Amino acid sequence: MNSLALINEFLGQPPNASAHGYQIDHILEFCHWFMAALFIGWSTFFIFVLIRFRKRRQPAADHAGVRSPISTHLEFSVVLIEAVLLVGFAIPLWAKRVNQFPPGKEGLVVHVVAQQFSFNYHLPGPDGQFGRRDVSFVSNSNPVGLDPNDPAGKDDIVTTGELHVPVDRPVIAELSSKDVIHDYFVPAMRIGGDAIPGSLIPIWFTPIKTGTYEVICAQLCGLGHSGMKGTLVVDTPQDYQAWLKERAELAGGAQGAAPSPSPGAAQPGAPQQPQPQNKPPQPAASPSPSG
Ligand SMILES: [Cu+2]
Repeated sequence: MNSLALINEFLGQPPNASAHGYQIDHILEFCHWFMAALFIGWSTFFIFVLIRFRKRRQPAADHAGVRSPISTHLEFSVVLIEAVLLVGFAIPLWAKRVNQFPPGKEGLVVHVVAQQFSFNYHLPGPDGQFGRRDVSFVSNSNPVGLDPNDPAGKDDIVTTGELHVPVDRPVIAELSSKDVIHDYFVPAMRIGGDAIPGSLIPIWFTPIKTGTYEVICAQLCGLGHSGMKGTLVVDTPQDYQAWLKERAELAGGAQGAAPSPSPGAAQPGAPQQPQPQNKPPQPAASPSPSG
């Protein structure tokens, strides 16, 4: 693991905290060593050519050129190594990431709804069922557009900026966006995916270390892009249950007292409205739209 720690430091990457991350680190490490070897090899060749074919030694041009097959062999070797990297490592690794999702029961499914300039999270609550969402229900107090008339959505948990997940359990995040293309990127988990309006893009990872990790937007999405950050907290199973309970209580309080929002009353771009008195405090991590 020492060499992987070195490459992470060299590339400015945080230490890996996910089950598959070491594979990404290995391929990054191999690519960098390979590129370093190519750089040294071609630089040496360049300097050799400058000296070997200098004007003083070669006053007349030789029209037959190089007769040695070494450069051809070298070039074929480079092509071969690159093909092995791509076909043997990169494509299978990628295929495993996108084709072999953990079964739904085993994983924790969460909907990530991106907007300028924050990430909202929608969890199914104790009943395990996601409530219906529609853009017409989106308002300042209903950032993901949860349908207030859908019984499955009554116990749903919605948070902005901060998500908690339990350690050692696969997390399946289904990415979507309310406005422009964003990218949900968790560097410590070595995972990221575009959040595109009208699409539902699943990504998955298994956190293996408890802690607080940075979530960033990896697509230039507007003036507040650089401030579009959030946190992913990997909890012990006990801490995660406590967080779920706390969020469910807050959601229950809001659902019971909140008036039914009328569709179209507030659009995503509408100016900030005064918050209702019975609304629970939002996490401080929620970034302001001005970014
Ligand atoms: Cu963004």
